[in-house]
Amino acid sequence: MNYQGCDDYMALNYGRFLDNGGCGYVGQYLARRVATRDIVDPYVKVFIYGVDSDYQQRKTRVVEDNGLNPVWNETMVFNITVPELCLVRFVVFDSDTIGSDDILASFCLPLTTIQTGYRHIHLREVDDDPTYSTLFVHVDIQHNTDDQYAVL
Ligand SMILES: [Ca+2]
Repeated sequence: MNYQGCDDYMALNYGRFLDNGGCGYVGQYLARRVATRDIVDPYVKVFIYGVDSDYQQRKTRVVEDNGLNPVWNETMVFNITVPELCLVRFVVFDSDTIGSDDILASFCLPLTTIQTGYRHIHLREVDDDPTYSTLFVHVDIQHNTDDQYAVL
């Protein structure tokens, strides 16, 4: 883990120690850090990190040219066996036709801290600074005999 960088492991680390509560701002726009004429084309990837067999990722479709109030309205279902060890990471990307897609903002938290119902996920920049943006999600967790399902 590189504490001077802003890599994926740092993002996971921020999330791991979030149980004591973080702070954030409510807002609804996705801003870029670098000035450009391109309007963002956002999509969201959700990663589940935990035991190897629980690692999963899903992504939404791209909403083109809308960094202000994109709506995905999609359902993701994750089948999780060891929820106590799971981190859920929400990452908003800007889809780019040239080069790799940029991360706009993200948030990572332990699965066990997520409450069901409608929630605002307070996004952070890649260096973990708070942003004014949130992801508005609906979370449903169903406990089965030996599996757990989280629907977002
Ligand atoms: Ca773009």
